[in-house]
Amino acid sequence: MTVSTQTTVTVLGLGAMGRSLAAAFVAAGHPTTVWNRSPGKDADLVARGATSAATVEEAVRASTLVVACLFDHGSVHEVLDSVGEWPADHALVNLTSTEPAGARELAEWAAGLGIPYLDGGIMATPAMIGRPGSALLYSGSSAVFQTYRETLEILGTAEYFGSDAGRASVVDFALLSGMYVMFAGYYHGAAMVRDIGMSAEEFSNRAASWLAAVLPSLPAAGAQIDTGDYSEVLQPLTFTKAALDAIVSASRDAGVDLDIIGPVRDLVDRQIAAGHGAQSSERAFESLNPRPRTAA
Ligand code: FVH
Repeated sequence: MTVSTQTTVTVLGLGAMGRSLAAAFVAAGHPTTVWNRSPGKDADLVARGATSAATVEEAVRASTLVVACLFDHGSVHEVLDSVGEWPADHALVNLTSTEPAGARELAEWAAGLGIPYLDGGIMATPAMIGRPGSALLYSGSSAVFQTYRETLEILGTAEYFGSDAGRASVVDFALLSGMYVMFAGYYHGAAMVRDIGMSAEEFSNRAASWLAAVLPSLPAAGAQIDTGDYSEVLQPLTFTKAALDAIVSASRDAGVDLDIIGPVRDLVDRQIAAGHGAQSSERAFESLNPRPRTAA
């Protein structure tokens, strides 16, 4: 696979994210073709220099790098199953959020049709695309990643996670789970302080500083989890349990639902019940995934 500095790029799907991706390719000077199921979303891009394709087939033929940014796994099939003959050497990079199993299924489907396939996860909002802080995770064909890396870097930092097309999705969803649970923790705290008259906005500033102060401890936690050795104790499980018991009690008094904090305490309780109370609190991880470690 060879590529010029002016890689031709097609973007399938012009939702908020697809439009942002296409705009970044246009701004970087790449001949860019766009297609969307419903008409009208391409107007601004065409005004900036993109070409609008009337059909998916025309869009796929127009560029060696075809980027799909559709709604979900099902919509990727809905759009691409209709393409008769995939042009030789045109690569498909799927940036639609897809579960690991879905990414692997698409990779197999693409392999059956001879389509070079790379799956990607976008760790950015549309406004972040092409700016510092935007990161995209890829897995699947390393040839596609190497060939188009420079072009893909226009969107954000590009990182490759291996030939198994599902791996980027695993990392993507793992990071998102961290984000969603962290936000849920913030919602819980905001619900607790409401009764003392503190606004969620004021609390958010305090929460942001506090979380930033404790986040540097994550690598040490990761090292313990990786070895499964929790004997070096910064904070024992029994201490964390006392704190969580008090938080649960204060939450109950404040009339705050325990759906967020209750299961967190449960992770700790299970390890203490198994006789590990004196070990480090990171051992709570074992309640989630107690399987033996496998080599990376
Ligand atoms: N927006 C974000 O912040 C997140 C950031 C992380 C990654 N996600 C994923 O990116 C995919 C697209 O997201 P989006 O924000 O562009 O989503 P929408 O604005 O809802 O646009 C969806 C596009 O998909 C088209 N579409 C939906 N179903 C079909 C279908 N069956 N056949 C053909 N096209 C379909 C839709 O077309 P239309 O409704 O305008 O005709 C839009 O172009 C997504 O996986 C996020 O999880 C974004």
